[in-house]
Parts: sequence; C-alpha cells; structure tokens
Amino acid sequence: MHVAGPLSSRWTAYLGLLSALSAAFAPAVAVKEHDFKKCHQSGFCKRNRAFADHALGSGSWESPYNIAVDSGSFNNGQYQAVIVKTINDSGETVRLPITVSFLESGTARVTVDEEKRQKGEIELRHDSKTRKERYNEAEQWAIVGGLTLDKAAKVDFQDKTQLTVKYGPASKFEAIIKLSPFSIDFKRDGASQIKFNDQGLLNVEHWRPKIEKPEPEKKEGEEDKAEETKEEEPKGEDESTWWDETFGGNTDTKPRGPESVGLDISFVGYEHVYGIPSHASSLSLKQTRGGEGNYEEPYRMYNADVFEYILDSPMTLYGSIPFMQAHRKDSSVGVFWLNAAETWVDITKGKDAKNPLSLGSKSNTNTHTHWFSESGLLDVFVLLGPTPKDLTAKYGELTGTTAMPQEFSLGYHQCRWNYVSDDDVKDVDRKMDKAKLPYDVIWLDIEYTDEKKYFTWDKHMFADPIGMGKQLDTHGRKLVTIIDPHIKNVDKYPVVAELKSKEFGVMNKEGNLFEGWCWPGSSHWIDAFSPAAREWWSSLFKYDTFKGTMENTWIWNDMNEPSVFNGPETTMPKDNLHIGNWEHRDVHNLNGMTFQNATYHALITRKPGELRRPFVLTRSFFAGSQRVGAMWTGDNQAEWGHLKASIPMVLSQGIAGFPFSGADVGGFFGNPGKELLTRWYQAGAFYPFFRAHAHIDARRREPYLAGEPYTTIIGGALRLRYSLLPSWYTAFRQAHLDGTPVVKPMFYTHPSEEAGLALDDQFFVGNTGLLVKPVTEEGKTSVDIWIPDAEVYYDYFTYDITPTTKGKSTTLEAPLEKIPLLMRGGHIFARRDVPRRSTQLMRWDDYTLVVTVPRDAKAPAAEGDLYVDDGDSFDFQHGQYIHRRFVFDGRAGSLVSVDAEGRDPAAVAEGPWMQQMRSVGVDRIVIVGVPASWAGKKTVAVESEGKTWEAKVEFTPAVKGKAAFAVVKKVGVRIGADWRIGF
Ligand code: NBV
Repeated sequence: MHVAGPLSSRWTAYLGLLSALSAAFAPAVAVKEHDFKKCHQSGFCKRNRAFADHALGSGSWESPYNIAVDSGSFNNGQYQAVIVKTINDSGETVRLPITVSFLESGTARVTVDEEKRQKGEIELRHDSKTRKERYNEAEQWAIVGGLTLDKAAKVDFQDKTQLTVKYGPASKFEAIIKLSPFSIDFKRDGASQIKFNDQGLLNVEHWRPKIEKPEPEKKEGEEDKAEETKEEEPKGEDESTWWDETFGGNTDTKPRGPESVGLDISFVGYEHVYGIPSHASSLSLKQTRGGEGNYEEPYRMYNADVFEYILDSPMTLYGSIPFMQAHRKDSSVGVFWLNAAETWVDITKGKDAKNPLSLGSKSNTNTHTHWFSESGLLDVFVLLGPTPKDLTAKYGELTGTTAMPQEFSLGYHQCRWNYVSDDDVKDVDRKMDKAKLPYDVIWLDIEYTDEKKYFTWDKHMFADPIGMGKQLDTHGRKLVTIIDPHIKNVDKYPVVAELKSKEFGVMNKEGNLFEGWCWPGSSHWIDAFSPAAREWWSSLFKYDTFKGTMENTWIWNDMNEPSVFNGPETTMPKDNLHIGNWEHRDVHNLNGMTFQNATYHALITRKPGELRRPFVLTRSFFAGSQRVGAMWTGDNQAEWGHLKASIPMVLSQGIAGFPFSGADVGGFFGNPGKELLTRWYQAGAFYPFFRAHAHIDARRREPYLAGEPYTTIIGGALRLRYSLLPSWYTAFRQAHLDGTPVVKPMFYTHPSEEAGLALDDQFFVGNTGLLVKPVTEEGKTSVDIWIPDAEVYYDYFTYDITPTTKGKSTTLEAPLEKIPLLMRGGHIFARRDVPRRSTQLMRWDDYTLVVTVPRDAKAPAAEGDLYVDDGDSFDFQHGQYIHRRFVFDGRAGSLVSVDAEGRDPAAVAEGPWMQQMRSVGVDRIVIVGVPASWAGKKTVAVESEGKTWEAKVEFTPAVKGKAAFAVVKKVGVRIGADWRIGF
C-alpha cells in the first residue's frame, strides 16, 4: 500500500476505529447465518408455512376465500369483484376487493386489496404515524408500461360458479375464475399452465385489533412450565408472532399487526422454474421443503448486506427481482409478484400422474410455488409465453429494459478497496499501460473521502483529483467514485446539515430523523422515495458542488439495501417511515432501486446542456433497476466455489430482466491463487459487467502483478473482451430493445432440448453463436461442454471442428491459457482487432467480421448484426446509430450488408458522430468453414455505393480437423454503407 510517513499512523488509527466499529456493529468475517432470519424466525413466514402444512396435511381442506356471488362485473378488459374471507370458527367475514386486469400485451394481472385498510378503518398501535392502507405504490416504481387494458378480452362463459375470460393474442389465453373457493386457472391453447390457489394457500392476513391479554401469573419456579402450559391453552390461531417481534435484540413494533399476503401458484406440467434473483443457487431453482438435495428453507427476498455469503443457499442477498419463469420442453410461462416487502417462496415439485393438475400437459411433473410477503397488496402478473423470449419481452414491457449503457462500461473495470491516493491511481494507470493491459475504468472506494463524508475528498491523499481525472482522460479512461446512502452525522458537514434541516432523511417510528451506524459512524439515510430529496440529491453531483469530479467521473452506489450496522439483520428497522408515511417494511426491497435511480437522475442533470447516459453501479436492486444501471453480486470470496457460483447468478439476472451484471473478479474477500485469478479473468471477460475488486485487507492483485505466464494470459482475456466489444454492445442493444438477456443459458436458446434445461455453467453471448464454458475448478485442463444442436462448432482460436453430437457433451482441452470458447456455425459477428488501451481509443477503428459457415449448405447460411452508436449520448434515440444486418449465402456465393431495420439512409440526417463514422470500414472478413472449392480464389468482387472493386482473399485449406477458412483483406467498404461481396 502506498501510505507514507505521517499518514500511515493516521491510517492505522483509522483501521483501529474501523475494526472496533466492525466488531461492534458489522457482521464479522464470514456471514453469520444466524444474523439473518430463518423462516421460523420470521413471524409471517412461519405462519404461512404453518398454514400450508395445515392445508396440505388435511384431507378436507377448503380455502375460506370465496368471491361473493353477484359482486363481480367485467368491463373494458377488467374483472372486479369482492373476495369474502371467512374467519375460522367465528364465521366473521372480511372483504377483499379483487381486480383481474387483462392487458393488451396478453399479460393478466391479479390484484387483491383489503377493504378495511383501504378505507382506513383500522386502528394503529403505539400511536404510529404510518399509513393505514396496504402499500400500493410499488407499481409506481417498478412498472413503466404494458398496462393498457385489452378491450378485446371478453367473458366467454359465466354462471353462478365461475366465469371464463378469453384474452391475449388471437384469444388463445383463458382465465377460468372460480368463485367458491376462489381460484384461477390460466390456460393457453386450452391447456392449464398456471393455477392460483389450487392448493388453497391463499392467505390474506386481515386487520384485527390487538386484544391485550393479561400475562399469565407465574409462581416462583414455574418458568420452565411455560411451554407445557401453552399446549394446554384452547386451540386457535397462534398469535405469538402477530404483534411486536424481536430478532437479534431489535424489536419490530408492527403498528398494523399481521398483514401478510400469501398464495400458491402452480405451474402445471413444468419441472423447471428459474429467476427470483439474487441467490447463490442454481439457475433452475431447487425444492425448498426438504428431502435429498433440496433446501429446507424457502428462497428469501429481503435485500440485505449478506457479505461473504454462503453458496448453494436460498438465503437472501443484496437485491431481489420477484419474477419467475417456468419452463418445460417448448413452453415457458411466468409470474411477476409485485411486492417490495420481505418475501419468501417455497418450491415443491410433484411427479404425480394422479394429480389432476397435470392433465392436458405433456409432462406429469408440476411445480408448486408458495409465495408470501409480509405486507402490501397481493399483486401478481401472469405471463403465458410460450417462449422464453416472449417472457423476457413481456416482462420488459412492464418493468422496462436495460438502459443503453455507456460503451466504456462494457470494458474492463479495475477496482479495489482502496486505491489510496491520486498518485496511486496514476501509478496503476501507468502500470496497466506498461503491461499492455487494456482497461477503461479505475474505481475509488470509500477511503477517498474525508472521513466517509461523501461528496468530499481526503485532501491529503487526493490533493488533485482533477489532475488524476485528466491523466485518465488522456487515454479515454474514466473514474468511478463510491457514494453511499448513509450520510455522516457530524458537525460542519453541509450535506448532513441540509438533509436534517430539510427533512430529507428516512424517519424512525416516532417520526424523527432515523439515526444508525454505518461506515462513517453515526449516520442518517437519504429517503430516495421523496421527490424533494431526490432533487436535492441531484444538486450534490453538479461539477461545481462535488468538486474534483469531471466529465469522466461516474458513480458506484453501495450499501443501499440499506446496510445499517446496528439495525435488525444489518438493515433498517421495519417500522421506520418514508415519505408519505409508508413503513420501511412495505418498501424495503425497493430502497436500493430508489437510491440508484436518484443517482442516475443526478448524473443526467450534472450540467445544463450535458445530456449523457449515466453509469451507476448498484449493489441493491429490484424489478426495474435495469433501467438505471448495472449491478454486481456483492461480497464474494476468493475461492473456486464463488467463481463457479457466479455463472448461474449472472445467468439468473439476465432472465430476470437485469442483464448488466457481474461478480467481483478475483473474489472480494481473501487472496486468490494465481490460477484462480487467471481463470476468474477468463470467466469475467464473459460477464456482462467485468470488474475486478478486492477487499481492503486483500493483497494487491492488479493483473500486472500476477507475474508470468499469468499476466500474459490475463492480458489475452482482456484483449479478447475488447476485441469482442462490438458484439457485446450489439447484445446490449437487443437487451435494451426487448429485454433479451445478454448472456443466454441453454434453456433460453434451445427451449426444446430437455437435457439442457438445468444447465447453468455454459452460455451463449448475444446472437453471436459464441458458446463459452469457463473453467471454474482448480487444476482442470479440460471441460465437458454440452452441445445443444446438430450445428457445427468451431474452436474460437484454432478453427478446429469440434467433434460433437447433438444433446451430448464433448471434451474441450483447456490448459490455463485457453478459454473454452466455441463458434456455432451459421453466425456472423463483429470484432475490432487492433489492441488499444481503452474502449474510447477504439472508437474509430475498422471492424473485422467473422462468418461461421454452417454444417449444411442452406440459405441464408450465416447471419448476424452489428449495432453501433456514439456510446455516450442519447442521440441514438434520434436515429444516430448504425445497425447492420449481414447475410452470407454460401450457394449464391455472397455476403451482403443491409440496414438491419430497413431504414433509408437518406432519411437520417447525419450528426457529427455519424459523419465521423463515414471513415470507419470493414477491414477484414474471416470466413470459417469454407468449402475446398474456394482454394483457387485470389480475389473477390466488392460492390458498394455505386462502385465495384476487387479485394484480396487468402484461403487456408482444412488440415487435421481444422476447418478451411478464408480471409478477405482490406475490404474497403464503409461499415455504415450497403455492400455486397461476391465470392
Ligand atoms: O465500500 C467498501 C465495501 C466495498 O468494497 C464492497 O464492494 C461492498 O460490497 N463495501 C461493501 C462495504 C463493506 C464491506 C465489508
């Protein structure tokens, strides 16, 4: 570490304070499982599981929820009625208004509320100031479109017991709503796909007053009998977890009492379910009710600072997306559970031929899921597919798609906690150059600040941040600084003074500013739900306010679950209050997203007239976060298991609509061995977000320190990433347009291949046909890669034709220097092959196109596309982009480039970027797998923009399992123009 003289003592003192703080408030080295609730420690989880056990265990269970006959009406694509819940024993009833909305997109939405709470006819306990309604604003944060009602949806049949609504494309979807007991059967093409309340687990905990019971008198020596006497109490509902609940020394006062919502959602004939990230688990989710290989605990979604998380666990992590896809051969369906409170999902699967659920479906396996959230509305969207792509597209319509990223952000990011001074940063920058290692961004963690006061600099260590920024800028590089949501509570810090005076912070249950502990010590938390607070937040990022930042400074939002060291489960008390007096309980999982969103908007308004795409990395997230930035998987460890776990985690993010994701390369905690570090770089080069990071106690591990042969091998992985950036960017464009994941698991690309449905250690990149299987085990020098189809697969580096059989695995040699990477026949993808220091320096480089000829002659033989824009502004929204479609036809002997969207080039007025792109062309075309008949070819005819000319072609014949290939050199066409090459 570059800490000199007098500062080192300051540093030591600081570390002392830090460890004292950590010991007092932060979780210790490894995640302590007991710091986080298990289901039986979370009142509503325990109650809903008990409810399920009771219902499923009793032969005669009948759900006590019935739609009141005559309460229903159907208008303009919406069915409204009242569900009446009959309370056990007493016969008392509760009215629960239900709305079933049929949307133009073919998505259906079921919303259940509670009349008493809606009308505010409840009493709050403890003089609470909280709202009385169930939280109903999650939609305002998560949903951005797709809510137009389907006026064509119609009631097809109705009697006193049920009604059938036909809706969706060509009215192929049906919802059969049964009144008594209430249930819904969602069908596609006449077959059941998804059933609500089929198992009778609907559970809406209605409001009830707390009836204070006198404490039973205890005589001396009777303490131990407490449990026994309980058993003798008259049977009824177990009230022990309805009211104040204590965990880890923190008491949640629950002013509205129990109010959870639960529902069973069955996927009829589906064996695999995916999604609901983030968990360090498999892509295809496991069963959670015990049994061999299964979990005992439900998947939990309660965003938390679970650092050094354990692997293969349903435990919650930093962010949540309550979107689940179910898949079986050739069919995908899904649900989006729109609720931001603590949520758990139990999963069981049944191979039960007798189960009437499976009738009409091809498979006899059903997946039953049981969802429950602590508070808020029951609000579920049902998506009926039928393809995985339909699901990601429809989900994207609702919650938005990934933002078009800053192009640099797809490059490599060099991070550690911490680069300790501006000299340190400049030194790393120089050393990366010296070692010829490309990178785009260097990151500053919390130590750059003056004693953890965000928007300030440690003046001794970072005396000249602008000078530092300028040095980075000479090679087009950027700086990312961390800004966390906890604001140090200290005198003479204008940021906290303003937060206090304007009441922009989250309040405690008494309605006073909440105070807790985090890195800076005593802190307050910005309430990013508040529009005024967000506006204030924006003001803090202006270049002349956050001095030391400049145009190449971007932001990292950490700790936004939020992490509160002395809070319950290291987060905020649930009875804290946000703007509008919503309880933190209701909005917890949205918290991280609102903060990232505030930062995103702050960056957009940094300077009048400067409109650039922000880059903001977040740790915590929810459905919709994809619209405002990237995420990473948090504090992993420098262990092989964590490298392996990162792949399904990243894949899972993609299928849940948030593809801009990655894990800390090298592992955050600990010191990776050189082999692990190298393999991690090779895998990380295929994460959509590619950043190395390390803990403050970890040894320095910038790639130039690894020594040979590691540095050279890592350099190779970095350069591979950089050369493929045009293809990564094109994949992001697709994600931006329709929610398609950037890296795709086998079930997504080959939904008919059953053997691939559970695979989560290999994936395709965009539409390139590049299939990668990173090495994630120590000492391994080969991998078995599963081949999903009968297409030809070429080795990316050698053009060897891989011996493959559809549906079988094949072994690929993978000595340390080799990334197992195949090219599927039939694709065309773009690269930029001149190695440079950063993305920006590659902007005006010519392209290389790679064409992979498929196994069988067919037309078109290979296809692909390239999307490119200025990578920085929003001008792409006004047509300032190039989107080419390349088609290779082996039989006709041609390769053509046309506008992928059929636009007339003359119709787009070219701005400065497009004009400059006129000088950018296609330099080389590599065609892999050409027939031997190409041997005599010396030139090819090129035709573009009214001219024709000849370009040289070099043919290399097939030898020993290597495909023949041809390279067209100095092609001379413009990337933005139409052209044709005749072979
Ligand atoms: O800001 C320090 C770290 C950061 O490096 C890491 O990436 C975050 O996940 N941060 C967590 C706070 C404390 C970690 C122990």
